[in-house]
Amino acid sequence: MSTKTIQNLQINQDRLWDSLMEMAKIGATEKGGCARLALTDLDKQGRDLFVQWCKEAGCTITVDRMGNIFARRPGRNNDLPPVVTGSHLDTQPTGGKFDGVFGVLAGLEVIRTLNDYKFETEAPIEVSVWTNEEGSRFAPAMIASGVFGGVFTEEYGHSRADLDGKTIGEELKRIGYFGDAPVGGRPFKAFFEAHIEQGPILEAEDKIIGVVQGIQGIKWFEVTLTGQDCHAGTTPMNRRKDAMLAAARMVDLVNKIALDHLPGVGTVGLMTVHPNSRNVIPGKVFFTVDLRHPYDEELEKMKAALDAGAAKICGNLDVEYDLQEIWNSPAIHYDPACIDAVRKAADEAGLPNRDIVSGAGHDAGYIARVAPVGMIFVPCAEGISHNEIESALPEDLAAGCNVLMRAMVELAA
Ligand code: HGY
Ligand code: MN
Ligand code: MN
Ligand code: MN
Repeated sequence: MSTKTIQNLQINQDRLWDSLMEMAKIGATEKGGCARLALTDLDKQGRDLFVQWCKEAGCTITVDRMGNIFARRPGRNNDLPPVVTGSHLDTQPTGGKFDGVFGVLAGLEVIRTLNDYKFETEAPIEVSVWTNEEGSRFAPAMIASGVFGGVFTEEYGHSRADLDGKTIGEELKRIGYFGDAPVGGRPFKAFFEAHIEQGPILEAEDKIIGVVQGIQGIKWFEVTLTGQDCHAGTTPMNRRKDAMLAAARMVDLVNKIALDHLPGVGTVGLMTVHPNSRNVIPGKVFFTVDLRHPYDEELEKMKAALDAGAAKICGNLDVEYDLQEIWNSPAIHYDPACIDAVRKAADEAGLPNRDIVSGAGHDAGYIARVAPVGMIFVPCAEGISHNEIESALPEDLAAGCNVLMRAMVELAA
């Protein structure tokens, strides 16, 4: 056992920040964000850089059949299940520099710091990168951690296609990350994910650490409305089958459902219109619905209201509709011992903290099905995320990384 106690160890704030800024150059956007969609060449570049850094830190690398990457630092007893951390490197199309990436590079910084101090852990430590967390290019979100957690089959995971019909399996092969390790089926002593809050609470309350209790329930739907393409000038208002009007009313319905079920939230984020011509009444509209609530029974009520509202709106407008629930992720509750380890680390470091439930989905949510899990949140400016202006303070990121290191070492002792 190293002579130093973990309390004396501090991560290197500048090195963490520099790594984040270096990674942010891959897919950098003009407005200061990142566009590194899952399994694109840019995602490959980010993965390759991460693997290079981990090898430089003395880690061995394993890639599984869903492209999940595991960088392993040996402990004294490598037969023990590892303590794992990590998150994702893929971003939204107009994503920021920190969503996901912070959790991956905070894990690398923990390894670099333990190396600096020659600090040995009993169990091995691993840093993981989970494929397609965002669910932007391929739905659903968190699909690869979902396969690892036994929620989706590997076959389903490989079959999911983007809007151009390219599948995850094909893209993994194309970028060279279709690994040969089986997906899941191996124990973790514990899994921790560090992440920006992506909401306004910590900043508003001057807290630096969020002790994450779990994740709210999430349901994703796909809706196809079919009316009739017709001339915008010659078709009287009482003879239209206007799919766009039905879509507009359903967007308002989703908003009303959320407001009727607070603190639930409802979002229509993606919409395609056919034929998408300014003087044709749209005959077909496709859009997505994202409903979330901390309590599953409330989320079911929101779904029922969506079903009933869709029938009424489309019946009144003589528009056919197809409403499919494509993803259901019930509310997730994290492991009490991991939660306590996070809170204890934050308290010992004198960091103001509070318990919090995650509004966003995270890979940790699915890993919680197969391992004890904890999460650490740090503030981001004005709670803005999934936006190119996403930002966080170096000292807050370093504080979160120190809490991560202490919690991991406690579990790996
Ligand atoms: O949708 C989510 O909550 C996550 O950011 N993928
Ligand atoms: Mn994320
Ligand atoms: Mn995200
Ligand atoms: Mn997420």
